[in-house]
Amino acid sequence: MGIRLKDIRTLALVGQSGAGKTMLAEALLAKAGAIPAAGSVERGTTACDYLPMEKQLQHSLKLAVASFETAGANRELNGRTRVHLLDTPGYPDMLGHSLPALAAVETAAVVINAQNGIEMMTQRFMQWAAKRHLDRIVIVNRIDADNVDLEALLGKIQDAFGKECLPLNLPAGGRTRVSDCFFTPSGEADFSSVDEAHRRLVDQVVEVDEKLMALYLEKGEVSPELLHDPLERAMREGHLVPVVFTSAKTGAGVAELLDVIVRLLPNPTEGNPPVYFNTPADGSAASEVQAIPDPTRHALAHVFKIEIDPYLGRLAVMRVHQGRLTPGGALYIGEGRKPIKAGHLYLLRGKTQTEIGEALPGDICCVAKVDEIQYDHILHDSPEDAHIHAEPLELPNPVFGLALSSKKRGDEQKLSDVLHRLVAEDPCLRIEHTQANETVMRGIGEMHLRTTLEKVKSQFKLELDTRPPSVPYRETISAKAEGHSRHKKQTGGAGQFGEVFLRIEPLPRGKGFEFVDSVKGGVIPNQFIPAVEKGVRGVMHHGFLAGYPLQDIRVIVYDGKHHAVDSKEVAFVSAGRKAFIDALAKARALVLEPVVNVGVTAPEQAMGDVTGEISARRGHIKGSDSPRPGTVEITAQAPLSELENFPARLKSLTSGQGSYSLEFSHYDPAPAPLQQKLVAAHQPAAHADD
Ligand SMILES: Nc1nc2c(ncn2[C@@H]2O[C@H](COP(=O)(O)OP(=O)(O)OP(=O)(O)O)[C@@H](O)[C@H]2O)c(=O)[nH]1
Ligand SMILES: [Mg+2]
Repeated sequence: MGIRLKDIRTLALVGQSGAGKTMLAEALLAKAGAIPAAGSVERGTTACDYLPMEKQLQHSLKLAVASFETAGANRELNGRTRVHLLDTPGYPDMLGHSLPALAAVETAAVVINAQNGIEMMTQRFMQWAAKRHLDRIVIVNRIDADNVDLEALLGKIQDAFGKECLPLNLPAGGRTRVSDCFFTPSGEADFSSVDEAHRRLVDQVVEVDEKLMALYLEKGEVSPELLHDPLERAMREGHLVPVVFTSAKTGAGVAELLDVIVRLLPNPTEGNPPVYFNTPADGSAASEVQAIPDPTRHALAHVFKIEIDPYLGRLAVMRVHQGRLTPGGALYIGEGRKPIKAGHLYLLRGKTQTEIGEALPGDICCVAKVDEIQYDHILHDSPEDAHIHAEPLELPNPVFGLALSSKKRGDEQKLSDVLHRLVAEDPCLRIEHTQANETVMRGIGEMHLRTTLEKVKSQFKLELDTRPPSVPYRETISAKAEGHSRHKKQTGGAGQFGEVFLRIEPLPRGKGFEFVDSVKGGVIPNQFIPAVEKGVRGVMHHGFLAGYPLQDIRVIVYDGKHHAVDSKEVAFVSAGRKAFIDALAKARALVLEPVVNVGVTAPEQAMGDVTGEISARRGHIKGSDSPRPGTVEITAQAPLSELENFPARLKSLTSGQGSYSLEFSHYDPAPAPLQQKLVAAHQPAAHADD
């Protein structure tokens, strides 16, 4: 018999790096019998950290899917449960790989390192998962380690995330095992008591069901079977966040966690379904649609990961949210009209693929070698659903950039191909071609780009030079001015004639460019107005003072002259350009520099040094906060041009503990000495018709 919907579980392990997510996935796979024995991160033998660089760094760098089947507690029913377990990287630089996991699962399991307690990523993932209305469970891992105080940690979890965080089991035997507090509460615990924990759980769960509450008050107990539905509801509504204890190293609590996954975590019909939007092509308003986990409906699957394997080619990993996928069935990508051919569907366990005959709502599967599929695509089997897309994930905006060039001449095409592949796999990686003719790679932070470049070197054997990208300065004007030009050429045969008068005025910052035609009486015929605009836009693009694009300017063309025979497009392009330059020379043009919002997280004792460093770089401190003891978060604004070596400086000021983020804020006039420097450095390109 095939798998039924109610036997499917989806679960993403998320949280701080080093909490033990990859080891826990390994321990669960081994306990379920999916692998003969647990591998280890240190030896590079885990199912989930399969990339060479992950083995080398002993950290996950991408999202891994480990699907397995387990008899678990379903044993009595002679059934099997299919678990799709997602292992995510904990480094903040890898958020482009970890956040998409939240779009694919019913449950987010936030893994906490028992030694370190609540860390930055713990908090962020608790919030992100709640915002997406996922069921949440907290796994306190590494309970075997030295110097842990689990009672205090449980208290801190409740303080930070609410009293609804209640233990399903408690550590026992000096942290060598756990005692169940839910199904069959019995036994000792290292702290608190199993009975007490059980009572609190039942109290919390019955609160969502009045009838059950009445029964409970009358009888003083309710059976676990009666608690199942209200428990699902309590988790779905965020009224209960179960806490469990594990050691991926000794195996304590792992069998119990597997049991919890099978018996308590939501199946695809019990979670909060994801929100989709339907944006019709006719421009009518977008409407919200809910995917319904029913295999008899149209199929809808969301692609949340692309991996390009050197041997297997492009793998598109998707979560089925509605309907049923079968190998060879016609599937469409969004609005695409041509069906894709996916002859085979696979389940994944790390890099191992197992072919399956169908995928149901809740299943996470992959198709190989279909190059058209990209990250965030919706695959469907009905034209009606062509305009459906998923609620976008709020991914961080990559601003940390490096300009790249290949070391060897002739590698340019290869570089371009490689960058294309990297971007397809990583939703937080961008490639820009700047005006200064640079290829700039942007990511979340220094480590993100370093590991990406390492991959370019090791996997694609491509040597690159990197340097900080040039700062995207802009130019603008600060006064109104008038400009005039008459273009006249008599070269033997046909002549060229065009004359333009225009006015220019500064616009508020960020308004860009406006071109206004207020020519009266056809003195510049209508058909030549676009030529004038073209001449003006050319200057906007190439800059006036220092070669940077101009912005925030209104250009009003109000007068001119034409000639019945000699007026031509080229004449008006040239007249427009020169009239604009004439006006710019009188409009007090200036160079603008980009200002960015800087967020720094640093140890408390480095606060003074970090704020001093930011101030010394013409920055303004906007505020500071202490999200957890011993750590400060500083928010500031500073000109981007001053931040070139800031990451390295921060590292040394904080002994490597500081992290930072940058985000574009606005443009401000550059200080006078910088203006002069940039103008002096500019060598204007010669124009042919000057
Ligand atoms: N003592 C102890 N060590 C553990 C346990 N679980 C994991 N570790 C160790 O902790 C380190 C990190 O484990 P990982 O599983 O790689 O942690 P992770 O959460 O996947 O980390 P990232 O991939 O960087 O996000 C490794 O050295 C593991 O051997 C545990 O339960 N007890
Ligand atoms: Mg890992």
